[in-house]
Amino acid sequence: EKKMELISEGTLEVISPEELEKKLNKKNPVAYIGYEPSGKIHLGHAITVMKMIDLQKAGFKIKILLADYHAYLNGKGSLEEIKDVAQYNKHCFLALGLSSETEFILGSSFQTKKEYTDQVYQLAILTTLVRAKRSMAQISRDSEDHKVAEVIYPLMQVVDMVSLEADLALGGMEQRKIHMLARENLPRLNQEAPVCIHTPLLHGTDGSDKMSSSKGNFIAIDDSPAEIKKKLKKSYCPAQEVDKNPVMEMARHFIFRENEHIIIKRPEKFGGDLQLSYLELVEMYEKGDLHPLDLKNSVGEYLIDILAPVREYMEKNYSD
Ligand code: IYR
Repeated sequence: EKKMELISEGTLEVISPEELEKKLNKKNPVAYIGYEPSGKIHLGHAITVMKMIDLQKAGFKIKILLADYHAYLNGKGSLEEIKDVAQYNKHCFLALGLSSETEFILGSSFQTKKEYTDQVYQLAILTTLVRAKRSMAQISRDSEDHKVAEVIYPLMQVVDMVSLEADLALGGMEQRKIHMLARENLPRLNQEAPVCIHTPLLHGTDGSDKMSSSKGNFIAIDDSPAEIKKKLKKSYCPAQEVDKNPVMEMARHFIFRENEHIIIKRPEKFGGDLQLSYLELVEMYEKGDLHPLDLKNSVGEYLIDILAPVREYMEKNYSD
């Protein structure tokens, strides 16, 4: 009913809706997501965090895995460094509006326990190398010499679901192949696989496939207004093209999440201000009746407002 709608809104897939419905009738269902700790939390992360907030509103208990070992296996630095970054990330997620009931769990706090490693080894004899590697296609850092770490990573992510007693796992579309591996192999360990929900990926401000901290093509949730303006001005935003246009995606996911309409400010000589629904915006942009620069400026102003409380929270609660 209403909860189903709230949860699926803006997602690319729910696997499966029938299972989700059952989970909603369960007492204290758990939804979880894992993040490799990252120096900057950006709008791409925020898409999934906002969905976790929807799940929290729908009655799920929320667990956030600060996946320090996963980041370590993915070559992101020493475990000590990664743990520091994880603490910073925890503040970022709270700043984005997750309630204080959210449980934050450091991967390394349970991922060396006997029951955990037992299950990783069980999965290791069920999973082909080809499948494990393929599941990492959009997740591993680019590198020429692939490491064994790359195939341990997805097995651990699958066992996380069991260890954290997750009824639901959320992730961006790049997590899909690992989630499918879990849905196929957990039953073979006599474990129930969680419902999997996937959210769209944001394109980078450079137009590349994915906004990512390592590529420097992101807008961080705690960027200053000046930085946000500057990044939007430079952003890829092809005229008349809505697909693969990061600025249009920002409008869709952040502005229209909270508003029916967007107000576009334009100088009188270029047609004056506009008030548009998402469909009207798309139509006008595709026709070429709205200039990329006017779109960028307005989206920038909205983002500055939307992120203002996040910035304030970080200034107040996190100093380092
Ligand atoms: N693979 C994720 C990080 C991650 C997610 C989950 I869900 C885990 O159980 C463990 C790690 C990423 O790409 O950031």
